[in-house]
Amino acid sequence: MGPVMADYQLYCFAQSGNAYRCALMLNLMGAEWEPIFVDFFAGGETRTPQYRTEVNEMGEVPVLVHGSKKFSQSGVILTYLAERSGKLVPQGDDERLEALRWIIFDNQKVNGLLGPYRFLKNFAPTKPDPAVLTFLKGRIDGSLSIINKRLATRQFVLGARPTIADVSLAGYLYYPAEEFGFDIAKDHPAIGQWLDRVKALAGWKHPYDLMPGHPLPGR
Ligand SMILES: N[C@@H](CCC(=O)N[C@@H](CS)C(=O)NCC(=O)O)C(=O)O
Repeated sequence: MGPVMADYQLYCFAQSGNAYRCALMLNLMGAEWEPIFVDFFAGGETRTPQYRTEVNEMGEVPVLVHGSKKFSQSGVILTYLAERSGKLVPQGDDERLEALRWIIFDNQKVNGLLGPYRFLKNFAPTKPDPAVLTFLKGRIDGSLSIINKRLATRQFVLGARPTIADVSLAGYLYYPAEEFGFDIAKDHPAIGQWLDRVKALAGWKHPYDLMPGHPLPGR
């Protein structure tokens, strides 16, 4: 008999907050899963024809494999996992759409901007143009303020219960403040308190403890 495979495989790397959403969800579900390391930085693996042909035509991480099924887009992966496991699943049609609304906002305007900002500031091979960082930071501050306001009156994004909308929003928010050059939890206290609540869920782990590739060689 060959080696027993875990139920789920996740293409990921430690510095990816987009992948962290899915890794965290798998852990919160208590799933049997294993990471497949993607050499994003040194190897430029997501830009190779092989990756785009065999793994994801969009050239992105994360990708989830479950038996014969394969998905990209963390929002789709979170939805699939929640519906299969019944964990962190929005209840009813209204809540399902409400979760989707926040996941899209997060992908586009919260973590969708924090990811590139942190990449430019911390990992890019050349020094970033300060004007680009200033532009992104302004947009990020605006989006984080919207989230902070919402979380000031709720335990979790949709209300009293955690759902995949919280897992999505967690994306980049546990990475060290030094990697951004600003402290999200301090600057936005309701987000800080919510991060502590998510951290208290059974199965929570820090992205650097959950996915391979940290620290980057030479750092
Ligand atoms: N909306 C996507 C974003 C995925 C994404 O941008 N992943 C990054 C890694 S953190 C990536 O693979 N970028 C490659 C590229 O943009 O070329 C998701 O949530 O899955």
